[in-house]
Amino acid sequence: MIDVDAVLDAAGVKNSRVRDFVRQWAEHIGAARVEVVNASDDARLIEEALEAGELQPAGEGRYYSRSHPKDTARSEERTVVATNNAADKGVYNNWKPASEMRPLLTERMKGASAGKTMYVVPYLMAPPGSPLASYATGVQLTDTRTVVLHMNRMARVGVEFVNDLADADSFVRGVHVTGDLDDLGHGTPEDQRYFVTVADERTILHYGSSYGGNALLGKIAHGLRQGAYDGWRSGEFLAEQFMLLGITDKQTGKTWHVCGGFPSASGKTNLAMMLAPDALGDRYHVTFYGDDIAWLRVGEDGKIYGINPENGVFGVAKDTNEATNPTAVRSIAERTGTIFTNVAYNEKTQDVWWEGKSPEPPADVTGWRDWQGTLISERSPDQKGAPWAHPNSRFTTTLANVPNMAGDYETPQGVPIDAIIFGGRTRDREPLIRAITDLAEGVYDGLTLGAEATFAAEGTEGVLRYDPMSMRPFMATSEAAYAAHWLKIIGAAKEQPLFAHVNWFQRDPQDGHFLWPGYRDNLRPLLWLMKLKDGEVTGRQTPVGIVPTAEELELEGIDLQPGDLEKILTIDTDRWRQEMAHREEHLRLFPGLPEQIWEAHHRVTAALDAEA
Ligand code: GTP
Ligand code: SPV
Ligand code: MN
Repeated sequence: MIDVDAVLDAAGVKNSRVRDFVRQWAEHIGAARVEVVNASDDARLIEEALEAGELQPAGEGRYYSRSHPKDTARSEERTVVATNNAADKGVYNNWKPASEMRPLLTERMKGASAGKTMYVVPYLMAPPGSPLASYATGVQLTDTRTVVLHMNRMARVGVEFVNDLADADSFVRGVHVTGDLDDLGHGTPEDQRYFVTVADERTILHYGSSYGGNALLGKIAHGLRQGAYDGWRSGEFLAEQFMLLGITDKQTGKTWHVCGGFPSASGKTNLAMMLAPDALGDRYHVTFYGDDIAWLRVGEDGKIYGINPENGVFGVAKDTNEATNPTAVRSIAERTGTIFTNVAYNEKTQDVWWEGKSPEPPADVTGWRDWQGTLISERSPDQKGAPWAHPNSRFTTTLANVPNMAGDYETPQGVPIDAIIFGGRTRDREPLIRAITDLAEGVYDGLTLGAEATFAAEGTEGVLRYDPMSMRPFMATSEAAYAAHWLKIIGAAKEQPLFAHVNWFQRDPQDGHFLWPGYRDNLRPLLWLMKLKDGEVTGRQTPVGIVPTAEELELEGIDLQPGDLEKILTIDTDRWRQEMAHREEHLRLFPGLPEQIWEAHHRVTAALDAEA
């Protein structure tokens, strides 16, 4: 038997509820050792992981890891939100009764960490001192050292966060048990994996993965699912899969803040990290706040305020390079402590590579292994064309490494939000940007966000699917309750943010090229939106919102093919009318949706019909 109390005493854990939680689970999962983690333990844990071969060096102060080849993305089918109230059942939250899921997971985890160390990771998903701190505190138990190292980068970790709680019980209890990854029946009817948030018991039980959101419980299980549930239940805030950025006009000194949701692997990190295009760099500066999660609440002055609960970036590696995202390249440079997962690795040079890091893979393949560890030189003929890196390979780095981190990103109350944008990969129909001034129409637009599926979740890439507010995989309540909560929170603001829908991914139907260059040029439509908000431009009213005229966009220095701009500023009424029929079907899935949402749908439909 391990003396858990002695370990907790030595680590200075004073919260009696945390101590009970740790004691109970250490015994249940059969851990051989218990270790309490603080952020300051990182260097030692890195050394241990290198020693154990869990990490390999990737240049000075950077590390490489491979996940199990079957464990490379979130599994949406195996993810469940459980509560004790059947009214919480929605379409996308895979609701199950807590009374069924808690015993099932408890049974599955019994003795499942035998022989392993159980790490205790106390964390905070908010800037310290945030008014939402009581919703943001958690303790993750995990049997995997690399998961601890990721949590250390993605969250603020330390015993002080649980010792300082006013209510000792107000922390989220997270248990992560990896299980035998070789033998979990991935994708079969006997699949053993389960990723469960028991939302009304503030307990997260994840079994059967050590990758990304399946395993870093602070990130999306707490930061999104539990946060969305708590925000709704308390009526205090929204927790959304949103990026958050600032734009400063150096001429006037004015700063705007924009947040918004694009489905997984659709460009949040890239947008939030963007540098102004060279031609506009003298005038505008973009600052980074967050790339994956924002919590929004109404401040005392009646404005909407946003925080980034995270402390790091878990970014998609693919196509990250000096041209697309120079900020990311700096953030993952040597001596940043970055951990790469599932990219290609060269054991001789300790270099890493992924598709799009450079136009062609390294010409000299000596020492290079693909994400599964196969030497490129020894790949079988059927593997030859396969990517070197997994499409959902990622880098993990802390916010402090991001060169254009906003100076005030840790302001406890957050920053005032001027605009909320939605977008996704949509190859036709959706224009570059359309602004929406009405609250219900803005919420309706978020609820009907449709985009092509990506590799961030297991499944098919490229298929169009609806993803409300980009929260489909993270929805905690029924969609009707979610929509009503949005109308309530944003409706309570005296000064309402402007809504907009953006699309960087429209393609030429003939040759498939992107009609908009994207990346750093995405600042241009956002500048237009801010000017619209300030009354400096008027745009052109269409049935689906206000679209910029070509003259209103600052296009200095852009590289566009003739005719492309015109296409992405045009509303294809016929195509939109087809879409409205699909939207109607989609919204009908959600019984009890607020009447304002249906009214918005009917208003937009009627406006399109009138144009036809
Ligand atoms: P999650 O971390 O999964 O939530 O993803 P994300 O929304 O943060 O996506 P990310 O910014 O990592 O982008 C995903 C992929 O889209 C990357 O391969 C990017 O290179 C690509 N991408 C991002 N922005 C643009 C753009 O403006 N144009 C084009 N063509 N591709 C883009
Ligand atoms: C996403 O898939 O949207 C991510 C990565 O941000 S994960 O943390 O795995 O969910
Ligand atoms: Mn995400």
